[in-house]
Amino acid sequence: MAIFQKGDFSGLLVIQIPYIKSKFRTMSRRKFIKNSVLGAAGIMALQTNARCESGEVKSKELKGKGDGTREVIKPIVISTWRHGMEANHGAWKVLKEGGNALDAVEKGVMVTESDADNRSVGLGGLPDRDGIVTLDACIMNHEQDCGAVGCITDIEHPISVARKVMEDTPHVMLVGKGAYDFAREKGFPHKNLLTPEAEADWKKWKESESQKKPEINHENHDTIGMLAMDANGNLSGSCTTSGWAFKLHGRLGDSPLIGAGLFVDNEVGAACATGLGEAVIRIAGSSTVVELMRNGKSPQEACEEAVRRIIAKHKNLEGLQVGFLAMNKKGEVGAYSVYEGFDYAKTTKDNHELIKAGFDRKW
Ligand code: SD4
Repeated sequence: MAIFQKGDFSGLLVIQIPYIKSKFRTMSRRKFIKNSVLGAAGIMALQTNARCESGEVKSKELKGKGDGTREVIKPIVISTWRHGMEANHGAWKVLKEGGNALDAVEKGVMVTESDADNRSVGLGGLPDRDGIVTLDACIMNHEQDCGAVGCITDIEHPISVARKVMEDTPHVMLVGKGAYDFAREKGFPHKNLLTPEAEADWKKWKESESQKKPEINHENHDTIGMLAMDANGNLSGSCTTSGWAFKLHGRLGDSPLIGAGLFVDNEVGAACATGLGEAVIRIAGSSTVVELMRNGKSPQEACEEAVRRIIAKHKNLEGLQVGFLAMNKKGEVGAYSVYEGFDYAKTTKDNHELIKAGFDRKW
């Protein structure tokens, strides 16, 4: 059952659609229809998201002055999953003051990285098979500068280390001990990221049957990917995760890989991915979504096409969840996943909301 809650967000009236705990529950058919009139500008906006019987989502955003022209929706920030609601608050603090998209996507996901209750990003993330928390992150700006860290340990904010790699080195990616040493050199404090709760989960997993064979557990990985467009119309993106829980030590997923977990092209749009990284890498996922937009697809159509490509390339889709989130230069957004359950947070000056993505199939 959906509960609608009104609250104050940055001095603006917002409607929040709260998250219902299990992301993977079956949900009844639902339509969101919103009408809002922005008096001062005399602009009318109508947004419709409706899921069809097939599970397909048809999204239509009309926003204009009634003369057929479209307003660019900016600033705007979107991010993956329910934890994106809090992360978007962090990003919005930057954007509402006229700050740039790069600062916004860094500050935004730092909120999630510091949330010890979140078992899939930063502090409190579930460890690898050996009980070590290893983090992956990347960041990209409107000039296509990018930075990344992979398999970094004991640093709370891998996204900020990725930004330092981008800004202070001639490289794009540092991994493992090299990434940790670089972070320490740059003044990032050492921090044990393995919380007692995450350690208990790992010990339980070690005693269970499941650790004897590799298993795709869709509940074990929920990256945060964030895309923002600032008031100047510039795009940036970030992506950060503790990755696939109980993975082999040293495993990298898509999240630190530019073009897989994240891609930004300021002429076209931006995309990020969540879910099973191995599948995203196989189709250069986020880059693919951006290229589809370059070739005329809407963000929604591009995400759907990329998901269809993943489905076509995998014989066994059992448990294989992947979701894409995208934004174009008009501030239009799209999201789609293999299985039901993916959602994303969207924040503009008018709304702060959690939106269910379309999907190809039910679990
Ligand atoms: C990974 N793609 O390490 C990440 C995990 C993830 O939602 O996105 N979870 O494969």
